[in-house]
Amino acid sequence: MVLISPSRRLRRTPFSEGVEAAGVKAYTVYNHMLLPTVFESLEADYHHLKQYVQVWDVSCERQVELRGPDAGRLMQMLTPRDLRGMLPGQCCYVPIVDETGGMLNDPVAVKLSEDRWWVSIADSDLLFWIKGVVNGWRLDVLVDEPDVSPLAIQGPKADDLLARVFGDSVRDIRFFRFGIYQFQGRDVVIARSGYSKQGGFEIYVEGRERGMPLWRKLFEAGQDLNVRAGCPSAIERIEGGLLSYGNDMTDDNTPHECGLGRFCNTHTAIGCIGRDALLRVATEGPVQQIRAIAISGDPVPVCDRVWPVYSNSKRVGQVTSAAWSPDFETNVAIGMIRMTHWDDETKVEVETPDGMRPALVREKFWI
Ligand code: THG
Repeated sequence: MVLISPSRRLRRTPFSEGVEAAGVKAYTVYNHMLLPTVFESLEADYHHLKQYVQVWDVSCERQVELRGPDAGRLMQMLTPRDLRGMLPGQCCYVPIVDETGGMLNDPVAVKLSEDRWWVSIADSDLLFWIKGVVNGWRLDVLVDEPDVSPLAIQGPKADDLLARVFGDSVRDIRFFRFGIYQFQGRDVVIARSGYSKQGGFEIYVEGRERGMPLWRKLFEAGQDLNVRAGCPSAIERIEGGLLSYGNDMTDDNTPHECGLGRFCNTHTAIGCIGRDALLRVATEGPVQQIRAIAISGDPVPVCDRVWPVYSNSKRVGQVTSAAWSPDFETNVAIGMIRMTHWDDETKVEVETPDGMRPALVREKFWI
């Protein structure tokens, strides 16, 4: 890979100045925005995340705001997850599907009030789909992308760091709940969530001018906690089975294939788009599904295309994400595996750019 050419289309974030001062070494592009991928090294960043606390510029998790009397009805049209019991102050991981049951995105829905929601999106232009639905159904909702940028605080010391900046009550925020806190005299939403299994928070920073002041405050407060700039870990998220839209799944996959059937209540999610298609796949069951895969041998190269998976020279699936795990001393991977080979401990072969490797399908991820 060579350098990324900056341009207006490739949006910077409210924290880019801090990210660059912290020595970011590589970026990817996500929702047309910069997302850091490496600071010290993939492995050093990973070890640090598991021991201390990191501040992640995940501004690229853009919000689609739904505002108006039909906001709740619209949200339920967008997802097969039954949201009737969801209260303001709660977050929900929600598969979003099209009329064929194909995955369009896997965002976190944040219910601010009955008529105001944020949809914290993965990497696809969900705003356009939502605007289409609103206009097609003539719903009374305003849909736009507000100036809101999530900053994630992740790692075992995340509670200690945030308690210093926002007070001890942040310790009481429950998983996938949020509270309203104050920064520079204005409200900020702080949720216990984030794209790692190490625990932590996401601060939804409203107004880009408040980005760098908050960034600086967190680093001042956390000096002795060994706080560092970080980013979603390509290794840790595979160990934890956190899926990446566009990599591990696309609109060719149903939520059931993605192992997201537990977030679908297709029978009771009346009015959701794709309901008929999903009712069919829910009864029949998927014929392929996401699995953890342990690939033997030396560290594999970066996985930037699908790696075919074989058994007795017959194709039985594909690997879509892979990385060497220092803690588990094997290559950890995520793939889509046909039902004939998806049982725990099934032996398969993965065609990596470095050649064929023996591998084991696993029913559980590592963390
Ligand atoms: N946080 C926020 N927005 C996001 C992400 C995030 N948008 C993009 C991307 N990440 C969306 N994808 C995911 C994938 C997994 C999770 C959240 C968003 C996640 N999953 C947990 C799990 O699978 O263990 C918990 C799910 C649950 O139990 O509800 O957290 O990270 N704001």
